[in-house]
Amino acid sequence: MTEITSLKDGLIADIARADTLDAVEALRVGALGKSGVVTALLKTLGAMTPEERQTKGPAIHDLRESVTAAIAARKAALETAALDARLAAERIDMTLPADPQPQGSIHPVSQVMDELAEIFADLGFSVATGPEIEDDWRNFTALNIPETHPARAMHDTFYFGENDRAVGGDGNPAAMLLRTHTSPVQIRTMMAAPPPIRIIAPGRVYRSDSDATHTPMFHQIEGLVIDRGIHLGHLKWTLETFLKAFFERDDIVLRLRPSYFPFTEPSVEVDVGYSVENGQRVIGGSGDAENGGWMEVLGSGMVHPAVIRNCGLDPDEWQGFAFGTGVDRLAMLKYGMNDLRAFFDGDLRWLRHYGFSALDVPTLSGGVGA
Ligand code: 2U9
Repeated sequence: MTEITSLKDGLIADIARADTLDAVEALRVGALGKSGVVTALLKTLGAMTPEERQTKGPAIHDLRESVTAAIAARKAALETAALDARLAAERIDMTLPADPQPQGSIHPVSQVMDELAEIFADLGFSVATGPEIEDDWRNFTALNIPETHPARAMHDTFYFGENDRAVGGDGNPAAMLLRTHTSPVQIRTMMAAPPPIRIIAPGRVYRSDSDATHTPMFHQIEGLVIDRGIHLGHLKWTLETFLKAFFERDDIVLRLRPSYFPFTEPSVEVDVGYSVENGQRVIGGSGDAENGGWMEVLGSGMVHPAVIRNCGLDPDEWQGFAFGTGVDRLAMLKYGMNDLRAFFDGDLRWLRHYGFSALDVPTLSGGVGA
């Protein structure tokens, strides 16, 4: 009996030490195979007397079962370890790009929008947004552009469905349209919360117009300040500070020209001086210089009292200034593109050339356009 016990202990210790599936298989054959030691012991049972069989039989059967179980357990443990090792070795990170080249770039319009948000945030402005599908009242009437105003025709509006201009939707305050400017965002802001207000409203706008300098969709940014005692000096300082930060030059010279917009009074168009460097026009320097000129970059003015009143505010208490410009145009001026249509072609060669790295986040400390 002690022989069987020590045989069992020995086999189980060998099985526990076996570190490959082949070694376990060799031990199985040596113990339980046709000529294995355990098989040999089982064969001796037949020749035993019934008494002998009664005493030795259970120990021999226990030996066979224990060895069988130990082999199965060791095999399972080695198989699991082998699978774990394989899974660790063959792991594929599905989130890695197939080609380790930087993929994609930030579109110049997005880059410029981020630059503008950064510059105006530093001046205390927050970013306001609104729907691109607007109603006639917020897009026109509230902005002091009544039904008969020629500015409506100039905006080449895309109206929706039954309210189409052709069937007389123009002037119906509920007629729906694609906003022709971001100004309805400022209307919404003025009606939603009391002044003081300092916001910029960047976004897509739509006009039925298409040539080298006009696309049916383009990007605008408008700004609005409403507070007590706001005057044209605040407007001029804000625009000058903005343009210096945007073009990253201190020699920005502004020229304010009287103009007309229905929603501002007085209205001023803002030109900046450019100079010619290496045969290219660059923003900066006096426009009156021998080799330079003036370039229109912004429209602006003091918010018309009628617009303030339309939003439920008293124009005797609240005044403000507003401005607007094309983001695409600003991008072209700063980064030297000449065809607006290329902005929306999705041509990868253009995007690779003019796109920005995703890590190139505009900051004032790092230079907005760095
Ligand atoms: C409210 C009150 C006043 C926004 C303004 C302009 C002047 C302007 C154009 C420049 C080129 C649009 O992209 S463009 O075609 N914009 O000249 N925009 S003042 O005035 C507002 C807006 C909202 C409530």
